[in-house]
Formats: sequence, C-alpha cells, structure tokens
Amino acid sequence: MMRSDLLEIVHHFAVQGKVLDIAPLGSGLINDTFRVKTDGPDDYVLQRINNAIFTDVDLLQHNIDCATAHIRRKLEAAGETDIDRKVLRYLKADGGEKSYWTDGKGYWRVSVFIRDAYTYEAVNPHNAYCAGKAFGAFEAMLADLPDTLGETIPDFHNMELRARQLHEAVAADRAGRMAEPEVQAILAELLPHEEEMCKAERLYREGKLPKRICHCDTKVNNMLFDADGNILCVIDLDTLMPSFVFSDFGDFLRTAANPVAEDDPQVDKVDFRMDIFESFARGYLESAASFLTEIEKENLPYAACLFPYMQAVRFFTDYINGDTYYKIKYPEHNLVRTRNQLALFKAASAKVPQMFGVWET
Ligand code: GN1
Ligand code: MG
Repeated sequence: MMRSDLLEIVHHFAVQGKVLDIAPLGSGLINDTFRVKTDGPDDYVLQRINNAIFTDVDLLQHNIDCATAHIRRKLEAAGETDIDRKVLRYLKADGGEKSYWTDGKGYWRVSVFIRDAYTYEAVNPHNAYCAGKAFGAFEAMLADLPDTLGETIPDFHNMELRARQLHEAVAADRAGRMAEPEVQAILAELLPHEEEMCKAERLYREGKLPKRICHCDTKVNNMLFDADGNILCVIDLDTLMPSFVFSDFGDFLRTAANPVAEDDPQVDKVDFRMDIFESFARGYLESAASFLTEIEKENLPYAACLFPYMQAVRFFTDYINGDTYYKIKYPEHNLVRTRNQLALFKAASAKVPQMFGVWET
C-alpha cells in the first residue's frame, strides 16, 4: 500500500494536526496496523480490518462502539481520570455515525494511539496478577451492557466446531500434507483429547454454563501496561462477543504461562508456569467473583488446558489446509506453532491437580 493511499484514507477521519508519518505497528496475525504520527496532540492507529475473516464489519464495529461507550461511562462515573488511555476511542468516518470507512474493497478504522504504554510478549507474576484483575473487571463492567452484541466470528471459540474443521481439513487434504508422517503423528496425539475438550459446549447445551461478553483474544500482547506494570487498557476488541469466560481466562494463560512464544520451535522449552497461573487466577477471581458461577469457577483449570489445545487444533487445521488463515513467515510456521501449543497443552494438563490446589488456598 502506498503512503499516499494511506494518507487519503486517514483523512476520512477527523484526525487533529498534520500527519507526519505512517508506519507499520505491532505483530497481529489478522489485520494490518499502522501508527499515524501527527504534529497535533494525539497520534493514531490506522487499521485495515481483515474482512475475509470478519465478514460483518458493521456488526464488528457496532460491538466495539457499544462496549467502549459503556466502559467509558463507567470509568467516568467512577471518577477516573486520563480515560482516553484506559479505553479505546474510535473516530467516526466522514462525520457520520460509523466508526469505519470503506471504499467497498478495504475496511478501515482509526483509533487514538495510547501514549506511554508498553506491551509485553511475556509477563511476570506481578503483571499477571494485574492482568487477571483487569480482565475480571473488564468482564464485570460489560456484565450489564444494555446493547445486544453479535458473534463477530460465529462460534469462534466453539471447540466442537474447531474439531469439525480439523476433520474436514483432514478429509479434504487440500494441500496434500496428510502424507507427511509428522502430520499423522500430531493428529494421533490430538484426537484422544477431543471429546474431553468439548466439555464447555456440552455444559452449555445442558443449560449449566452461561455465555457472557468476553474479549476472546486475551493474549498478553493485547494489553497495554503503564511503566509500573499496571494495566492501562485492553486493546484489540475485534473478537469481543458472547462466549464462555473460559475464553479470557484460558487464552491469557496460553500466552502468559508459556515461557516461550507460541511459535518457538524449541518445544523442550515450553512449560506451563504455575507462578503465572497462581497470580493471574488470584487477580481474576478478585474482580470476577461478583458474577462467576460455581461451574465456571471449578472449570477454570479445564480452560487453562482447553486454549492451548484449541489453538493447536486451529494452527494444525490451517497447516493442513495450506496456510490460508494465519499469516506465516516460512512454510512450516503453522506446524511449528502446532507443536508448541501441543506441548503447552500437555504441560498444562499435567498441572491440573496443582491448579485445584490454588483454589483451595
Ligand atoms: C489471532 O491477530 P491476532 O494475533 O490478535 C487469532 C486468535 C489467535 C491468535 C494466535 C480473529 O489473533 O484467535 O489466538 O491469532 N484471531 C482471530 O496468535 O482468529
Ligand atoms: Mg487479535
């Protein structure tokens, strides 16, 4: 994309000041993100929304607008200051009501860049505790959202669907990768756990598990921290939608409790850090206690295993399909990610008894 094209897009939004520079930002696997530097009071984040994945951009931005407005009102009522650094603010396009602009091909949005904030790919027990508190509070703030939010990706964290997609990929073998011995070996390791991992959908069907508004992508790098390691703001709200609380609890630990990145090929370095689990769970339970049911609470250790498992299945499915979903940097990337997440699943599963120990104390 040319800089002049990006500049033209930015000007559909009421940014203040003169644009000085537009440069790529972050490491997301789905959207394209740029930082827009200006000589005005704020810089901005320009994003091209991946509408092959988020097919209903209107619903997507509706969810985000409702949720951010609701959180903003709550922060104001609580007497918070510096609110523009604590909740995202999207600009309306062309002076209208929509917070995105499209030329019919691309879908774009602009939010205010949050200053003096840090992201981490790894955390320590202190910021894991802060993150737990922040996500519990985030869900608590949205628990009484008056608007109805839709599922931006229907059944996004539905393990039964992810399992079905894997089976379909295996049967179709579009990229001819089923002949690889390693693919067969991974499949054999994944399948025996499938039924057990689909427990959430069964509990939901039995009316025992509610859906709530969740973030659904609580990776560590979707959180902004201040210089002291406290959470400033939760970002990347694309997957904000009704889901099980397991999503937010499990996906955070999937990235935070693993000492290495999700695509690190050194599988022997993968582990599930119990110090991170303990501090995150403590923070989360402190602020989520007000709304969590017993069933939700007693299944949080299951959630800690479910998310590495689901992510392994998703990366693996994409590998078998010929890498059509996640951005990859080299041909085996999705296979490396799968191995890593499978190792994490095993490490977490082995520690489930210890996780229950944390509950009892
Ligand atoms: C995707 O784009 P990013 O990195 O925030 C994915 C998540 C996965 C994650 C794995 C919409 O998130 O569900 O957990 O990659 N988002 C979507 O890194 O599929
Ligand atoms: Mg994301």
